[in-house]
Amino acid sequence: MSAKTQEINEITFEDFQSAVLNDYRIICESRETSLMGRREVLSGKGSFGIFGDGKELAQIAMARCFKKGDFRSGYYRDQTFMIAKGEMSIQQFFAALYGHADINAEPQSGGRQMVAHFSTQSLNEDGSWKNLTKQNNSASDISCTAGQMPRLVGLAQASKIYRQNKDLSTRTEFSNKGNEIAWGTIGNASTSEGHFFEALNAAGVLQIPMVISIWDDEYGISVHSRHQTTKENISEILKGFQRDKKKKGYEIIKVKGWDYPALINAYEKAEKIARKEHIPVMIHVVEMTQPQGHSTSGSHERYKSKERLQWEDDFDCIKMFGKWIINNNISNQEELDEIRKVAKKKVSTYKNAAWKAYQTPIVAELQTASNLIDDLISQSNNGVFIKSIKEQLDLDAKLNPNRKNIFTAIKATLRLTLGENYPAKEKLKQILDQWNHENQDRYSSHLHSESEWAAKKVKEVAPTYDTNAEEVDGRIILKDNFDCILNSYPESLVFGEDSGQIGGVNQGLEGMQEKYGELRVSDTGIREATILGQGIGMAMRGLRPIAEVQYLDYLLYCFQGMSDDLATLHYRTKGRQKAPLIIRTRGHRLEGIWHSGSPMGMILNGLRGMNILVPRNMTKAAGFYNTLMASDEPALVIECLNGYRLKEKMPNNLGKFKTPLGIPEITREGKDITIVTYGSTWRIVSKAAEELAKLDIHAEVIDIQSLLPFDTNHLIIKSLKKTSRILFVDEDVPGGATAFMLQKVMEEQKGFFYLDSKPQTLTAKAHRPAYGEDGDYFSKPNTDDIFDKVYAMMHEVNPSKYPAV
Ligand SMILES: Cc1ncc(C[n+]2csc(CCOP(=O)(O)OP(=O)(O)O)c2C)c(N)n1
Repeated sequence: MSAKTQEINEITFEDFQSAVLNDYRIICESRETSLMGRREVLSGKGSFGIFGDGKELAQIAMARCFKKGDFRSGYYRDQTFMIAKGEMSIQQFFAALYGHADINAEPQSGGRQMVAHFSTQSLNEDGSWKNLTKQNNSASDISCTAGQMPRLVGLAQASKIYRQNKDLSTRTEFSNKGNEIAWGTIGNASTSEGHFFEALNAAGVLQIPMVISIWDDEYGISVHSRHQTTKENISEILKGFQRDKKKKGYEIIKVKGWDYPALINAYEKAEKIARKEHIPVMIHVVEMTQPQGHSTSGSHERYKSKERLQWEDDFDCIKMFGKWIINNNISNQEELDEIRKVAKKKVSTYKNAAWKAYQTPIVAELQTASNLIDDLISQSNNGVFIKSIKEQLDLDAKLNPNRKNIFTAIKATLRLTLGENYPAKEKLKQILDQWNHENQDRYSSHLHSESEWAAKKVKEVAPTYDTNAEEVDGRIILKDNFDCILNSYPESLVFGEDSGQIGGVNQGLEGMQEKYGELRVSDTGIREATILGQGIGMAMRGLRPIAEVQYLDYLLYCFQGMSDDLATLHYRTKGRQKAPLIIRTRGHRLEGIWHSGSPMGMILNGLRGMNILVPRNMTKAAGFYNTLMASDEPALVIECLNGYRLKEKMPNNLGKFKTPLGIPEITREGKDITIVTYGSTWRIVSKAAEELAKLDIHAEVIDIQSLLPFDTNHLIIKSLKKTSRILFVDEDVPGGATAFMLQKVMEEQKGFFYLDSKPQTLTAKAHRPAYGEDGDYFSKPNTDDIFDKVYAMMHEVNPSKYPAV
């Protein structure tokens, strides 16, 4: 314990002893939390349990080196770390285990996440940022193994940006000169995921302050390392990443999970290198154990040998730490036993307090419901049947009181009293309404920002033009608008494949790197998952990244992170974390199976929680970027791939005009049919409308522009009231985004009231588009298809005026 010994010499033995015993106390409390947590789940008080037993000691070492302002991006084993940093109390851990839907009792997710999905609050209740440098930060965990890795890159990269971009020196609430480390944790088996390798490489290239700890217990549930990792040893096979005198790379450290002094040394070394020099470090913590097996879903005796189980028992990190304490005369067995005993008592007290706090409001609701149902037993003709509902409710109350049971009982009671009217029934209905309202907040709030910066609150500013406004290629409008954004938001930065040196494959960023430097406008490797991760992580630390995914067709490479991480972040923290990241991509309408895609249904359905914008031209796109920069929400903007060279008038208020979200536009008025579309198909629909007009069919063309949010002012229904006919057109698969639009208009806007013809959709074929002009013509809707479809609808209405073609 060389470095430590030196430090010990500078402090008194009593201080040292007290620090060590405090560490021992914390790991004992954490272990007891795991043991009792499992029992709570097995006795039915929680639905699922997963715990950090066996991984405690290394986390103590990590916690010692983790400083205010740092960020953790980890996974479900890290309870000891969170407890040690004071960022989660044991009572809060149990609150999560029970699913206590109250952000004050369970501050990590307000009961929305299963236990052991750790998180701190970056935002105040009103959505404004807290001072992140004054607190320990943890990005909110997700269950998807290795899903924490891409964002870890961004969290670490933010430090580099804050350190090197002098224009950000005043933003001291986010960074202290870029001195913050992003600490990642991952299980050994999850290093098999592509995300891990991609993140590792990206951070090595970027040279950022990131320390990845791999908790290695040789298993991934039941699957042994020999099926997971080449040579069964992740640090061994990653040796090529080790930096040397000539080449930058990683510092790789291997250490045993039960060896306290070695762990302290390892983490101190890692911290020093990462914090000072911004060099990424990987710490492979081996010989970890899992005393209770993977989770409450199974037992490890099924797949671990007797020898392995015995070894895990012998090398349990608490036991080994205890031995070290005794061997070094820091304490004795009796004192350690006492610490353990007190820990057990303490955890039990917190557990009971958490259960009581969780139960109290539910029991009160149950009592209210029960009393009202009681009244109805005596009053209703179906009293005997209601009585059995009440008995079931009372039984549930004893076994496992929850809101689901209360609601089920109330609804069943109301069904049994159909046509009967009693004051108790009225009260029951009222209370149901009130609770529905409260449960909306408990379980369904914050899918989008509810702050003053919510995207929907950003006011429209129309583009304005000089009288002799020049007609330019669309990409020039985009480029000049990005120039304004980069100029007025020092915290903004753009990156992606080919975005830097050449300014993007379609030159929407031409010259921007020269003007703003490589830190602000940069090239990345071909690695969409971590391009996204860079964006998420940096946005979580107060920067305003614009991450480019070169083509819409490659969005799938980062779709997991968009769907699981970005789109859920605000919701899963009940509004206490945000990542206002803009993802810029281009799609629709080139040719071939790729470079022509428009899988909007997939995107819409996977990304609830984000804004999905599909501007028909570059002025609209630029307006969306300006709106998004003024808001605090994440968004995907899909530019039209074939629109960069089309001429558009140059506005004179670049950087200022704002396209509103959720507001469609009628681009052509008509009385016979409403055609709803977006993106590149808008131009095709518009052409078809011209052709139809020649035959006296007047189509009203609506450009949706924004699929999420969708037509918030219900413009479409106004059009439908006029035309009584509607066609939805896009180039997604049948039943894709057109089905979404149909549902919105028919169900939400009650479109069925105003229909004289059946509502129709026109989409691409179910297969990917074939190559070439002919492939395109026969795969995707074209002007002829739209004409034919509308004409057939009009023929059905009035065959004599519109005879069959
Ligand atoms: C992407 C993904 N695949 C599968 C799972 C199911 N799963 C949960 S934990 C786990 C094993 C992880 O093992 P490891 O990374 O070694 O971490 P440990 O649990 O051993 O700490 C698996 C397969 C998941 N959560 N996410």
